Order: sequence, then structure tokens, then C-alpha cells
Amino acid sequence: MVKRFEARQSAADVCVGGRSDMSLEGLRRTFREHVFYTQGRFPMGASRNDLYMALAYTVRDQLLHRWIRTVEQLGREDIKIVSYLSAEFLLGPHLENNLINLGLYEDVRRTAEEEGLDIQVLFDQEEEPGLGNGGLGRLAACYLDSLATLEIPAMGYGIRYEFGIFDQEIRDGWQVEHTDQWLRLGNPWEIARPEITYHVNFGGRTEPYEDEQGRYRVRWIPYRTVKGVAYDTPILGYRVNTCNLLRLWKAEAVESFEFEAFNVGDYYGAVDQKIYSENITKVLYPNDEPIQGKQLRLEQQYFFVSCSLQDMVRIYKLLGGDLSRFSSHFAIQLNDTHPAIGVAELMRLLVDENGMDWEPAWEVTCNTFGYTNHTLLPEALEKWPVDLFAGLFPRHMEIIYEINRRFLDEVRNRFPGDEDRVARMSLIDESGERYVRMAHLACVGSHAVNGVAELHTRLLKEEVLRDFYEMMPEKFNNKTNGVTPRRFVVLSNPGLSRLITGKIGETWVSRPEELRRLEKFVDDPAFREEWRRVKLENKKNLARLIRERTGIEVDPSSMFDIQVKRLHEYKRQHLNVLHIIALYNRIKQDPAYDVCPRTFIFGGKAAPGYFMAKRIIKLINSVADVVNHDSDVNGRLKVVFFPDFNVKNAKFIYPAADLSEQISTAGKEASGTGNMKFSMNGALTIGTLDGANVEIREEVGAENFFLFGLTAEDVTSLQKNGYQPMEYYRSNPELQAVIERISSGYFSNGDQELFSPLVDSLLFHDTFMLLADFGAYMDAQRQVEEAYRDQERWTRMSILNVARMGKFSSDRAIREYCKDIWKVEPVPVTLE
Ligand code: B1N
Repeated sequence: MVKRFEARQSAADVCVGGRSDMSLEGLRRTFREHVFYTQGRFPMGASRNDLYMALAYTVRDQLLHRWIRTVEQLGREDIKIVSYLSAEFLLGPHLENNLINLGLYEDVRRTAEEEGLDIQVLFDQEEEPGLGNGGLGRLAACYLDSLATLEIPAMGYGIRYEFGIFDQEIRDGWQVEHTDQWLRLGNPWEIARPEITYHVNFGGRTEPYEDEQGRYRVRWIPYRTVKGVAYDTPILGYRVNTCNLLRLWKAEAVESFEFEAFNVGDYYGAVDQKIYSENITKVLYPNDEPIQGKQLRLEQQYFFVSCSLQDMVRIYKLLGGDLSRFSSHFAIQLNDTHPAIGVAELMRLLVDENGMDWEPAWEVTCNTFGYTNHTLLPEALEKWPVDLFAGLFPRHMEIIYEINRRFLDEVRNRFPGDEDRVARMSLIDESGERYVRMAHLACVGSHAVNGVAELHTRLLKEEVLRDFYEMMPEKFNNKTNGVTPRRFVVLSNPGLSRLITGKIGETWVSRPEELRRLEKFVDDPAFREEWRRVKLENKKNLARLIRERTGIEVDPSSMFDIQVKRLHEYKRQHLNVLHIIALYNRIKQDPAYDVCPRTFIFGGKAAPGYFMAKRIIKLINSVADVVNHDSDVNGRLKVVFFPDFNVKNAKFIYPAADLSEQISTAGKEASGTGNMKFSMNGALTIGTLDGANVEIREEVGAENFFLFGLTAEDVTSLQKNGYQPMEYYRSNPELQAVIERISSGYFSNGDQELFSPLVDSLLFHDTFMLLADFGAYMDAQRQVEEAYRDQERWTRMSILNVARMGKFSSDRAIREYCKDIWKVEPVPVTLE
């Protein structure tokens, strides 16, 4: 495969006047030099990984000049910087994305080809940094892409987990987790900054003292100190010079501890200390709901927030800034409550460490922070036991009590005599064991609070944060999520991108509103034909990958009906399964039943401790085993569980979908972003009125969307009136037959126990109302089938979906954040 080539010339002529040489010859030379000088290989001995690394460094060289110029900007006193604080950044592979944003993709592909290299093979080598669980982490990554593309000076701050989200294997139908050793072969995209470090303290006690001016002050005498080291990754915008920086923190032991230990001869104590310190950034918690009460998780949160805030204060002081104006230089966004302890930490830095008085410090803090909420599930709202919190952060606990005392005074002022309200709004939950309520801290300490879709924001105002909305309505606003069309269309779907660009030019990539211009081709038969050809090609690619990864043969001319997302009962992958079994039953009853050939594809990870979610994976695979091998079905239905769904293989999945399953119980999915990725790639959606589905349907038109199911209001009122799943069960024979298939052991070699937890949960609780929605879902699926049988109609709907999805670009979302919350403007970067 690899034609060998020679390394020649020195590194000196790679850089021309501080600018890297972007000519093809220059790229080729740089690449060869990285094989030799960076990887230490003669071309003959270079492995695929060596070649990938050399190409990655070649591309990184192209970023550096832009990066350094952008970082210089960050040091300008007259500009405001967005600082996006997130415990998760689910970036996905860098190489291909950077090539696209640089505009070098074609050149490099061709050059590689001339060298005898298949660039796809090199792309395959890249380990993706899976530093997130799902939507929330991926949203942060899309926002970094858009911030850079819109030329907004910005930093992402987070955690450099040594192990990201686990790799998923499916063994005997069950999920098996493997640690994600993404750093094993090195990471060419990061630059370690060992000189940028901060100390982060834990535990101990506080002590009052008088400062030189005789003022009452408090100092924190910690029990333990850990060092945070910065690792920077460049984030280049699309076809601009702005190259922002993602700064991730790694925990290390503080040297002095070791020296002390050596002095008293306690070598093993020192080693313990080192290992203990490094634990903090060892592993990402694989839950996409908070884990109650895990000390290490709280330590992770404080660790990265403290490093990040100290970094901002240092940068600001370097500029000679006066801390009372800190909020004119930094706008800090809290990505959910995971970094919400930042409110107390900034107060501590301003008051304790920089001698500010409480009131001005509080004003700075509130003006600096914005808070994005990502969930309505009450059990998912983060709270920390007061004992745990106070033990780790005695000073922050005091600060939070003081914030709370002042805040509750205001509440009492506004609502005299309403002590119930005071208890509801308190930063401390005192209804039983005492907890610190992180969402309340984030609300009180921010000037802006937003939800991530219109419905979600409305429900926040009406329910979860209702008291806060009543008291400070001006803080609340909506920012409907978006996704980057660079990764999720240009990179993932080159065929479709070429087709679109051929018709309307390439400006849609940064202005996807322009996709509307496709509408005038919707009735053009040749265009429709091309549209179908592209989709078929994408389906063939996915079919190939499915065969490789699962051994299952699927028919690319069948409808690809796909649900990929984290496994969660509220997302209702099992509702999808009920539909599959219903179709299967119809075939079993009448093998001549005219079923529309479909391939049902599932993908997604279950939290390792989530019993029901893991059982749903097993159910999907068990149903697959039966359906895929039944001669009555005769290949007309296929069921696939695609293992290890992640950003890297998502690229093959979204573009291949005909139908996108967005079937969560209304009111439970805050927004969803997969829904957007599918529709932008020409899939039609079957979905409930939940999260951003509502707005997608508004944009693409009700006639181009398969709607079904209860509304959020229906769900609430059903719940209030005592929902009885059994009633739906009794009145629907098809549903009964489906449930009977499962509970009889038909899919589990006669084992009636295996799926009884699932069945019992549906029949006797059904928290997420699958049975109530089953009938409507079946009807909507019937309409899907009808539409799909008319390929001209389907293509028309598909084109209109793509043409009308412009709103869901993360560029639009980021523009809104910039204008309404951060008050920042673009600052173009020049290279001279
Ligand atoms: O955030 C996404 C939304 O599109 C999804 O609807 C929402 O479910 C998701 C704790 C979370 N909400 N909360 C989390 C993740 C990790 C964790 O430890 C909670 N993820 C979401 C983007 O807005």
C-alpha cells in the first residue's frame, strides 16, 4: 500500500519568515521530515501510525502560526474573551477536521496519493479524544468550532482525562467496557505547558485574621495540595485565521510534598501521595447523569475550575487589569452545573486572595458568569452532601453560606412571609440530609441562565427553576442548541456536500441559511436522482462497516432506520424495539405480509452501572439474533447493534440514515443534537414533541416530519391523574402480543427471567410512558412506510429537510450567545 519515499532536507527551510510553507512541495517536505525527525524512522520502517503522526504534525505546523497570533490577541487588554468551562469536550478526531478548516483537504489527499498513501487509512489511525459522554460534551466541541469560525477570541477549559469514555464491546449481546487508552501512542494535537501550573487545595480548615489595614479576613489552611498542569490543543475555525485554544488540566503531585517525604525518609508515603494526586484526572465518569455523592467527581470539578479561574486571573493581571473590571475582559460560561463551584471560587480568589470587599467582588462574579442548564430530570440536578462539600472545601462552604444569607434576605424582601419559597430557593436543601444545590448556586451567581431548546427553557421557567424565574425573569433566556456543519456535513458527507456545492456554491458551509436555495431544485428529477445516489453510496459505506464490525449483512436498498444516542429509559430505545417485534409478529402471523424492507440500526453506550439500559442493549441484540435469522423474515428486516458508537464512527452513520428516531418521552430530552445531525444529512425524523424536535419540525414543515405521541403537558397531566400502563396494555392486542413475545422467553432461549425486569417495569410503572405512546408510534411508522414506498416523495422530503436546517448550525447558536449573554464581538486575526 505504501510507496516508500525519501526523507531529505532540513527543518530549517520549512518555515518561511515564521510562516509555514503551504505549497504542496512544502507540505510533502515537512511530512517527510516529521517521519524522520519526529518519529525517528526511515521511510521504509515507518508504520501506519508513524505516517499518521507525521501527517498530524505536518498539519499542526500549519496551525501554529495562526495559533500564536490568536493567543497574542488574547493578551490584548481591549478585547473580551469567552471562557467556556466544561467538564467534557467530546472533540472527535482532529486531523480531517483541521484539513477541512485549513482548506487543505484536497491538496493533502492528492499529495498523499502521489506518495502511495491512502489518506483514509491514516485517518483511521487517529484515536479520538473521547473526553465526554454524549450530547453535552459534543455540544461544547461544536461551540469551540463555531467560536473560532466566527473569529471570537475564546478559550475552552476542561479536564485532560487520562481515560476518556470507555470503549464498548458487545459480547454475547451484552455491553462490555474497556478502558479508553487514547494517549497510548501519544497525542500530536496537544502541547504540554509544564510552566503553566497552579496549586489546588483541598480539605483542612479556615482561620480568621486581620490584614494590614485591620480588616477582617479569612485564610484557608488546606490539608492537601495538588498541582494542575496545562495542556493546550489548537482549535482552528473554518477558513479563518482564528485558532483558539482548548486548555485541559492534568493533575500531578506537588513536588514539595515529595521532597518533604524524602527528608523524613517516607519514600512510600511520597509515592502514595503522587498516585493519589494524579487520580483526580485519571478517568471520565461514564454517566450522563450526575453521580450522587462521589467525592472524586467533586474533586475533579473543583480541580479544573480552580486551575481555570487562577489562569484567567493571572492573564488579567499580566495585562495590568484592575480586578474590579474582570468581567469586561472575561465572559465565563458554565456548561451545566459541573463547574458551578466556580461561583464560590471566584469569590474566594477576589476576596481572600486579592483583598477585594464582598460587594464589588459579588458584582464582578455575577457579571462574569452565565449558566446553561441541560436537563429537566429532577433526579439529574446536581447536589452535594454538605458534610462532603464542607470537608473538601471549608472556605467555599462559608462563602456559599454567606451568598445564601444575602440571597435569602432578598427573597424575604421580595416575598415577605413566604418561608416555603425561601426553603425552596435556598442554596442548601434542608428537607432531609443537607445538600448544596449546584443549580441554585449557578442561577444566583450568574447574570444569564439559559435552556437549550425553546420547550426546555419554557419548562425550566415553569417548573424546575420557577421560583428563580419569578424573582429574576430578566436572567432567563433560550439558546437552542446547534451543531457544526463542518464536521457533521462537510467532513461526514462529502458526497452530499459536493452535490450541494455544485448547485449553490460553497458559502452554505458558513452560512447554512443559504441551503434554502436548494428548494428550487426539489422538483428537478435529475437532482433527485443524484440525491438518492449519494444516499445509497453512504448506505453502502455503512453496510460495509457493519459487516466488518458485526458480521451482519444488510441491504443498502432497505430503509435505514437509525437510533444512535446514549442508552436511557427516557430516550426509549425499547419503544423502537417494540415496533420491530410488532412487525416481526405480523410476518410470523402471515409470512406474505408486505413489510417495507428495513434495517434497524442502534448504537450507544450505557452507563456501566445502569442495569435497565444494559438490559435494553441485550434485548436489542437478542431480537436481532432471532429476526436476522428467521426464514419467514427472509432478510426483509434486519436489526443491528453497532458497537462503540462515538464521534469517529458517527461520520458513517448520520449520512447513511433514511429515518432518524427521536422518540423520547415529551418533556425529558432537553434538546437533543443527534436529531439535528440526522436531518442535516437528509434523514427524515420520526419524533415526539420533545426538545429541539419541536423547532426542527417548525423549520422543515410538519408535512416533512413524522410526529407522534403525548405532549409534555399530556405527560404531566397523565402522571397527575395516576397513569395506568395496564389500561393501554389491555386495550391493545398487538401490544399484548409484543410483550408476550418477550416475556415468553422467545428471544432468550426460553429464559423468562432475562427480560422480566424490563417487562415488569413497563407493565407496572412505565415511568416513560411507552405503552401510552405505543399505538401512536405504530401509526406514525405506518406513515413512514407509506412515504418511503414513494421514493420521489421521500426524496422531496429529504431535500426539504436539508434545505431548511440552517437554523441548527452551532454558528447561529454562538452568535446568539455572543450578542445576548457574552457581549463579545469578532476580532479577526491577521498573520502579518
Ligand atoms: O445535553 C445535550 C442535550 O442536547 C441533551 O438533550 C441533554 O440530555 C444533554 C451529567 C449530562 N444533559 N445533561 C447531561 C452529561 C454528563 C453528566 O455528567 C449530565 N447531558 C445532557 C446538550 O445540550
